[in-house]
Amino acid sequence: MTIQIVNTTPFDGQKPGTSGLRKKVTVFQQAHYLENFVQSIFNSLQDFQGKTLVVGGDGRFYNKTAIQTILKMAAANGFGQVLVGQNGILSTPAASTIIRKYQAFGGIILSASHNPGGQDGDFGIKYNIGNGGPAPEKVTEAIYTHTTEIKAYKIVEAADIDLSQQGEYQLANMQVKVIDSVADYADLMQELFDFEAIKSMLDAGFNMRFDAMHAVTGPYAKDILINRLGAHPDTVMNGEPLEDFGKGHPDPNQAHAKDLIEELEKPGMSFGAASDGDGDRNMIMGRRFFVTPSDSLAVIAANAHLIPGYKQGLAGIARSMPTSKAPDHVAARLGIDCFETPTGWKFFGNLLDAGKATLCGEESFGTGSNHVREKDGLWAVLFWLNILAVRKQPVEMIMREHWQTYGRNFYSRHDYEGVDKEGATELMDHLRQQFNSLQGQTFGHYTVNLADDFSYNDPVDGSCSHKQGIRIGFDEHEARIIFRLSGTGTVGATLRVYLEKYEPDPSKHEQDTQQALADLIDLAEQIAQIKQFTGRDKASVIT
Ligand code: G16
Repeated sequence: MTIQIVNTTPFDGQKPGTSGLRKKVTVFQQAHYLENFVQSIFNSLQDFQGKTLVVGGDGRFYNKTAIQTILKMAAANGFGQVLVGQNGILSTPAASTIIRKYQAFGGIILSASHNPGGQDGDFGIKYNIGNGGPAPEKVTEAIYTHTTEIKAYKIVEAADIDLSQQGEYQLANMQVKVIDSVADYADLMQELFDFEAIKSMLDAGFNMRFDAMHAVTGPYAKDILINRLGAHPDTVMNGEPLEDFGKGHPDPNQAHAKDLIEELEKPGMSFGAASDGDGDRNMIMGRRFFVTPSDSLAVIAANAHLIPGYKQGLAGIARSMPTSKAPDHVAARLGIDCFETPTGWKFFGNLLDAGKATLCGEESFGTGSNHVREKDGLWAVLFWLNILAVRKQPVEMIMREHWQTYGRNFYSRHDYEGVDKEGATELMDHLRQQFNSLQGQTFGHYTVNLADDFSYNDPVDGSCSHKQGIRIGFDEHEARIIFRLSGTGTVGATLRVYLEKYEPDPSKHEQDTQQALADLIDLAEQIAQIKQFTGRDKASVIT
């Protein structure tokens, strides 16, 4: 097999966002587009010759094509071995598990997460480092620099590898191992959680549904929930991964997981959960009861001592800045640190590696721990099932008791999707211009005590990340409004407005979230002039 050196020229805009490079499939299908980015990843790495790379994706359209290209490029660039999931399938947390377990040099994960798939949908690619986590900013910046300078890429001329069968294949001097996509991950879950207790609960008639949304978690959920835990076969809904996710939007929230919400209306249902395109996000629901991701992290932290893998205690908790402060209240009682990082799972890696945090989470339906270096949808579901099996109470009761103990952080995110980029940038600049004048200003019941751009100084490696979201904080109710532009969208800009208010008084915990936050929602409009800058008078998605 010969190694080809193919001349190329840079493409604009191959800058990794919050989580890798995400673009329309049609953008990736341009000649040399994927190859340029993959070569730029390899060009940014050192000393990987002869070492192992993990490759897999969420099964969306273009996954298999991209994997064949990556295998041939990995061989041409000198990797010794690639571990690839059967049929090209690896959920993001499974890829992280495999990188760690087999001490691989790194991994390439193909996914656009919760973004729709199919020929007209989105595709994505990201590089994970040897700890199993997303590459930190210094690596993604180096990759980007290489994309702007690239002149050629290397690829072997060879037939495609049969990914449908587990086995070992040779590609030039590199070995390709097609591995079971599920087993290593499912084994790890079995080590962390009390499967016997969960099994007994399910045997006793506990009724639940898990919506895999025709995305990657179907095979994982079937193996873990049905084969290993003995749940009824109907438990896993939409369990077959499809290249276009059955034309659905694999984003586990109340707006998109409609099948699940309908199913939970059936008599006798106690628990519902869903996961996203690549299996790292999760949504937790009780009977007609939604648990916000921030509350979910707080409950997980408060109950971790009940779970085998965590009963030795927590080193600390980490949450992204826009995530509600519900976990902070738990950390304060436990006497442990709660770190506040920018949005993006990559910022948790150092804290986890340094043993400063055990649990981490984000408002964007992500929860995880030091068991891997990615957020982990099924892990969160199993954590909740284990808590329910021990506490023997409904989800809603657990949540209400939690609020009574710690107070309730009313929380909501309003997304304005696909707005004009220029208008969104002007809105953010307009907010920045007000930082000085906002300070100390009173709006109704609220007095501003903070108006700034969030910067993060990593306590482990000292790196600094600036402009990570605009924070407007108030004296009353620990209230906050945060404005950020999403780093994962592929069309125009997405403005995210995060709203939060703390309520310690249990007699006020019954309010509807949007009502509890109504004055802050009005204030967000008043301060940011959302309508004027985006032309929108209401959010496209509210979670
Ligand atoms: C990614 C990141 C998360 C982030 C989320 C939303 O998740 O890994 O850390 O919270 O995007 O980011 P943004 O607000 O910039 O759109 P995923 O599940 O899409 O990989």
